[in-house]
Amino acid sequence: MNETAASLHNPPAGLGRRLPKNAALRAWVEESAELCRPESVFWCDGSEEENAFLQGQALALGVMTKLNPEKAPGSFIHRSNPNDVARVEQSTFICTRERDAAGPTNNWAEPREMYARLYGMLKGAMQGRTLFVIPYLMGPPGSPLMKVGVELTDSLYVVLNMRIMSRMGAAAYDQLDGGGEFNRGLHSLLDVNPERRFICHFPEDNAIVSVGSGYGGNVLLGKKCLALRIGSYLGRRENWMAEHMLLLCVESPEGEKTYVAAAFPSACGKTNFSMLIPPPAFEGWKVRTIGDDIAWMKPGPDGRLCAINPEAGYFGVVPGTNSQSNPNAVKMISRDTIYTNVATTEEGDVWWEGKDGPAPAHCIDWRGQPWRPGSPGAAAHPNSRFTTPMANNPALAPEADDPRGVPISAILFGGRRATTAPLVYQSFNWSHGVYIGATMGSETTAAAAGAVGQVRRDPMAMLPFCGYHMGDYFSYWLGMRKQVADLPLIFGVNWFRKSPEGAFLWPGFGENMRVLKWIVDRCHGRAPARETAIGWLPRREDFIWRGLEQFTAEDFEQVQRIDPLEWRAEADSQAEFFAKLGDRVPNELLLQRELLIARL
Ligand code: SAT
Ligand code: MN
Repeated sequence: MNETAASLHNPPAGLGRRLPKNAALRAWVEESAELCRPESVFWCDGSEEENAFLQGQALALGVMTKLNPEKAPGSFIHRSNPNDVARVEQSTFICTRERDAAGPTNNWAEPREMYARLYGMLKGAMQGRTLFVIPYLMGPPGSPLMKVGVELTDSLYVVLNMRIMSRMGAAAYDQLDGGGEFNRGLHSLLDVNPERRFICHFPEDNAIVSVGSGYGGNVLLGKKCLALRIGSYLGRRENWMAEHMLLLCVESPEGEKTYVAAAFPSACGKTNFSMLIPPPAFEGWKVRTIGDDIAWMKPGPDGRLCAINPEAGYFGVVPGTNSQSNPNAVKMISRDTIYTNVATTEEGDVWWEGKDGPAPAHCIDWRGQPWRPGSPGAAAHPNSRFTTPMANNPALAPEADDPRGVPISAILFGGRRATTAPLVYQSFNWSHGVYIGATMGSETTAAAAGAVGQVRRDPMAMLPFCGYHMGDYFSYWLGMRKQVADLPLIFGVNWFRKSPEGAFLWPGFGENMRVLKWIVDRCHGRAPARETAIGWLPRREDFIWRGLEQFTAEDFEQVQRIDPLEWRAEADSQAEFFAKLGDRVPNELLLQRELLIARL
């Protein structure tokens, strides 16, 4: 069932032939077809009719399998090549004329050399295949933050996913027909060979070329490639920010709305946090999702930082999703969802580790092999994903479609840390907050290929996604102080602290509402805090504990504990990271580190 691209035969009349008026687009598609030599070119219009046709083709070609409509209506399973199950950071390149523009945290290649290499691989690569043209928008139509992209691909899986993840088709044609710039993304599966897998960004050309993969962020080019890597580069040029952040709205029983942005690395619970259900003690409080992964933000006319979610769907981690951890997601992915690399049951349903109910006696694992409880390895890949439209989310905020975006009151930076970092603290000011973001550490997860569980510095959760020099990125963040009159407050959070015995100290999930409530109250000047060496911390009595009385004063003390020795080690490891970035780290951040040491 791994995708080997094939050609579509005889699309019904009227499908695949919607030519745009945009001459630059037509010329580029022609050039690309000349290079890749597809058997046919299919122009996607995003219609229901087209989607039904392409789903049928995907079934016929074995790219996807239909799930049992009684168990998972409108849903499909795709199994990717087992060599291709996560983002590949070592094969991801930023190609700028100057090496220094990409900085030491990115792989760099000279653009002309990289184009030559990629075009060499792409030459004739789509023979016997269909080249799909996918015009799409990132962001609600009419938003000042909206961007236009076009992805050319030989993968049906990509087309069907892009249709969920972006505003694909007609709305994008409207923009393209009016002329104007668009991002050019060229993707081919080639032969899905890790040796010929490259995810390359050309920010100076607003272009992306991705080859050799058929998985997620490597190939849904609107997401990490355009919305973050190219986006961050364009943002600095055009005075906006592209960030790896969820966006949520907290609404009080009185109807007061507070908008929060939060950066966590991949697979650290952004999706769960963005749609959490408050515990019963918070009757009348609501959390609604604007986005679960990416925020584009811009200084607004009212002096606040204004944010949109550029995406239209969620590409979320499946394992561990259940009615305890994320009841909204359980409903959301119960229909019209594309599953990638989960297990399937005999009844044609999907299964994963941590799903509600008992494990099936036997199933087919993510590789397509028979699996039963006790079999070696997981049935669902730890980075298995759902692709689901945001409209499926019972907690969707209506603002998710508002072209004006929402004003941000708080920014949260959170890593996955077993030690050192407390559950929550607030920075002293913007500069200190940027320092908290810049020094974020987190244990690595299955979202990227490589070892899992090692602490690495992941500034603003953007280490794999910043399209230019990280030192310049920090300066850009600091500079926002001059652009935004009414700055968001900045907080550090950590849901993942463990006891010396290795048990999670904090229950997390819906209980994170207790933390969120304190943050919201801080934003409105309603909650006290005490000053410590690392920032402002809540006292136990500043939280609502009803329904979680078993979490004792000692537990709170343990989850909030600041160990000066651990923090000295932390500051040392930060210094190593800053040293790697060289002399482009702003002095202001180096000074923040020294102030921390002095306070400790
Ligand atoms: O595969 S993706 O890069 O889109 C998901 C993630 O790692 O956040
Ligand atoms: Mn992400």
